[in-house]
Amino acid sequence: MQTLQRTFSIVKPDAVEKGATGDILHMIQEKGFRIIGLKMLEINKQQAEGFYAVHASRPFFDSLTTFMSSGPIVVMALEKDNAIADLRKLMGATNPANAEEGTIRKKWASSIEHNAIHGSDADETARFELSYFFAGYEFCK
Ligand code: 3AN
Repeated sequence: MQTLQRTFSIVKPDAVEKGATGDILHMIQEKGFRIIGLKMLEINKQQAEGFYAVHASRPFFDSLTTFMSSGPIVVMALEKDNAIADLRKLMGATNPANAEEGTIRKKWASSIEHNAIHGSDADETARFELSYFFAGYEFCK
């Protein structure tokens, strides 16, 4: 059964820097996602640490949060049947060396860290991540 779901996504600093934002939004919309929230902003190191708190004990935490606070990002709220899994599929593998043809990471990622896009991995994470960057009134119908 298909259920209408919301997910959260970030065009990461590497992809914004490359001018890939428009193409990534286009790829997402072509797959039937509805953009219900969208903004460009910069976050500081502390804000990045709060967002990635689940990864606090991982060896790449410092580097990841430094990278995510290194330049503008574009955050999105997306809606679609099966949005969480379908966005993960469209993103491709975390390591672009393993990403399939046709995925966003295959096209735009340059390393496991500079991997162009973030997408929520589960319902609970999607709820946390959406509320981290968006207030309820910011979602369009
Ligand atoms: P995904 O973004 O595919 O869900 P996660 O949740 O395993 O991947 O990792 C979160 C983020 O941490 C990744 N998007 C990537 O930028 C970074 N990351 C994951 N593994 C590594 C690693 N081994 N070295 C550097 N950065 C990593």
